[in-house]
Amino acid sequence: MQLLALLLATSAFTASATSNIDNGPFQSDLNGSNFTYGQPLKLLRFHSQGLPLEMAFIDLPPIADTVTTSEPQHVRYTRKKPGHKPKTALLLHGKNFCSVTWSATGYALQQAGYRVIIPDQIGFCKSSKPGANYQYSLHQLALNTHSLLSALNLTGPGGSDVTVVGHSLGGMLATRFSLLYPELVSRLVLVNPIGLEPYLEVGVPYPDLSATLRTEQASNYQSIREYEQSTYYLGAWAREYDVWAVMLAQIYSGSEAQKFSEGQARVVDMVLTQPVYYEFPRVQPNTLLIIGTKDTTAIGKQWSPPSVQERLGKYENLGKETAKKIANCTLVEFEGLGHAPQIQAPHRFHETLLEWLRT
Ligand SMILES: *[C@@H]1O[C@H](CO)[C@@H](O)[C@H](O)[C@H]1NC(C)=O
Ligand SMILES: *[C@@H]1O[C@H](CO)[C@@H](O)[C@H](O)[C@H]1NC(C)=O
Ligand SMILES: *[C@@H]1O[C@H](CO)[C@@H](O)[C@H](O)[C@H]1NC(C)=O
Ligand SMILES: CC(=O)N[C@H]1CO[C@H](CO)[C@@H](O)[C@@H]1O
Repeated sequence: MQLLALLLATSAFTASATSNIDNGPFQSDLNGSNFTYGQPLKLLRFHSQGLPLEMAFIDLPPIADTVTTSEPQHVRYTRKKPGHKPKTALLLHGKNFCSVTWSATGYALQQAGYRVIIPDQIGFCKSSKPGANYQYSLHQLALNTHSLLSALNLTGPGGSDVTVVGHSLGGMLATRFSLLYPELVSRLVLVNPIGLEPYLEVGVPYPDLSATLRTEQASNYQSIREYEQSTYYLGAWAREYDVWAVMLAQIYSGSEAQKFSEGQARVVDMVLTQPVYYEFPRVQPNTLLIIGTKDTTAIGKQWSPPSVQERLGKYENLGKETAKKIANCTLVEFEGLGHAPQIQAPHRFHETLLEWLRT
């Protein structure tokens, strides 16, 4: 009886470690997203808020640490050096992106000896879309991500040395994840994160959920492209930007369209009402802050009065201000790049990232 109580208590905080990873294969249209991922996809099946959910993720083995046998599907891990924890990179996507957007970075980190885990968050991309039935919070998304690492046996004493890399909303989530699980995160990399300013306090009018829901429901390829072209990419457009806009537009019109929009509206509410802004001084890991200084992203800018708009999204200042607040932060500013340096200038981005990780 006591053992059962203990088991229940333990499993209340993490996903259980047995047989909840589904290695697929899966159909290409998964939970409302039909984008073809180049990498094999896995699913974590778990319960959260009383709901059975699936969290899709990409899992890349470290290339430097593996030996491929004559049968290419069998990958053998080399023996760990004693006292040397394997390195894991956890890559967190932004609101308008998916795990697969991190593919090139995942490949670069794989070559550098990292096992790379790239989840689609609940409500996004190829993961479950619980819609209005779910309480979205940065803490909940961080807990779900921790449950994934736990199910992969990457947490705990014998676990892994985890580097968390987050872009845009994923940067805000990476910050929250580091605050919640400081013992797990050895390094933190933030790439044009949102949440570097307290949007409501700066003057963004708080919107009713029905207003954000209408905006989400009206999203399509044209609106996504116009927004990203002007806000992310300095007015330019290229094939490398288009692929992610097409991927996202398909989810807004896909088989889970309504539930996707319900979730995304709540995600906007989450970003506005759950700032990490005040907690940067508590961030413990060594941090690399990569900022494309021409980025102008700010949540709620579109519906703010002009006097507020002109104060928001000034990444040429936000990087410097944030770097001063984090105890151990290296700031790298990319002059002339916008919201997604890893997409705009992948070579430069990966060079910077890998060089910092080597030191
Ligand atoms: C995904 O769906 C869209 C629209 O329904 C379609 O045009 C596109 O070809 C599909 N893509 C894939 C990879 O199946
Ligand atoms: C995690 O460890 C447990 C206990 O050793 C094992 O049963 C399980 O298969 C492992 N899970 C994964 C995904 O490696
Ligand atoms: C900052 O990082 C350096 C290098 O890892 C380390 O030596 C130093 O103790 C850290 N400082 C703080 C305040 O954490
Ligand atoms: C709610 C829902 O339809 N979830 C599905 C997500 O995709 C997985 C894998 O195909 C299914 O098992 C779930 O039922």
